[in-house]
Amino acid sequence: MKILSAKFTKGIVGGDYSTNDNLLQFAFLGRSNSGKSSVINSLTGQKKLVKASKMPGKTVEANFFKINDQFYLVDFPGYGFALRSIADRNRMIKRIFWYLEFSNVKPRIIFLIIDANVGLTELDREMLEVINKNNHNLIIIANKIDKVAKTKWESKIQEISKEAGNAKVLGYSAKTHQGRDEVLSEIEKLL
Ligand SMILES: Nc1nc2c(ncn2[C@@H]2O[C@H](COP(=O)(O)OP(=O)(O)OP(=O)(O)O)[C@@H](O)[C@H]2O)c(=O)[nH]1
Ligand SMILES: [Mg+2]
Repeated sequence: MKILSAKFTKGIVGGDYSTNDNLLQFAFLGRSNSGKSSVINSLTGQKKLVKASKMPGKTVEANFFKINDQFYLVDFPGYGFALRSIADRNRMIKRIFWYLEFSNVKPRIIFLIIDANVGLTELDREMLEVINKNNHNLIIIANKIDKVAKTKWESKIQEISKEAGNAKVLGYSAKTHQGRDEVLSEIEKLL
């Protein structure tokens, strides 16, 4: 699949995740700074579509990007950003849980973005639990794989998969675009 057009259509803070055109959605969730926005930029080939943060944890909206007038990529605010207040952090996590559990929108795939070097964090595990409980289609993107020695890619990915209950894990680098074709073909399969 080729991405021919990508445009920002809306940013919302909680509330209504549906869209007027009801196009399919693919959601990008993950810890703050794991690279969600960078992965979306890398997938679309547009460096500045989504602001990647020098100041992590700033985004509070879920941002919708319409692709090829065919589907949406939804960039969620990152969770677990340490410099936020605990109340703020909890609010963010609750909103994501709500989306996973009660929203009338069922995303085609939840892409859980993690830092390949860091692996799964406690909050990622909590997310996984809610994702699985609600029978979502899940793919873990082990981003920043460019920082892992090539000889360790396979074992790293296997280790993450095992820890996540044999979930599908794709190695990715938003920097080198490693893994882009695999992710795009996973999306294409479900269009
Ligand atoms: N080396 C490397 N750096 C990356 C990669 N992806 C993202 N980064 C860097 O990681 C930092 C965070 O990236 P973002 O895309 O802003 O992360 P985010 O998950 O959207 O962060 P929040 O919006 O705060 O939740 C930035 O400095 C990026 O340049 C990657 O694949 N490789
Ligand atoms: Mg971001």
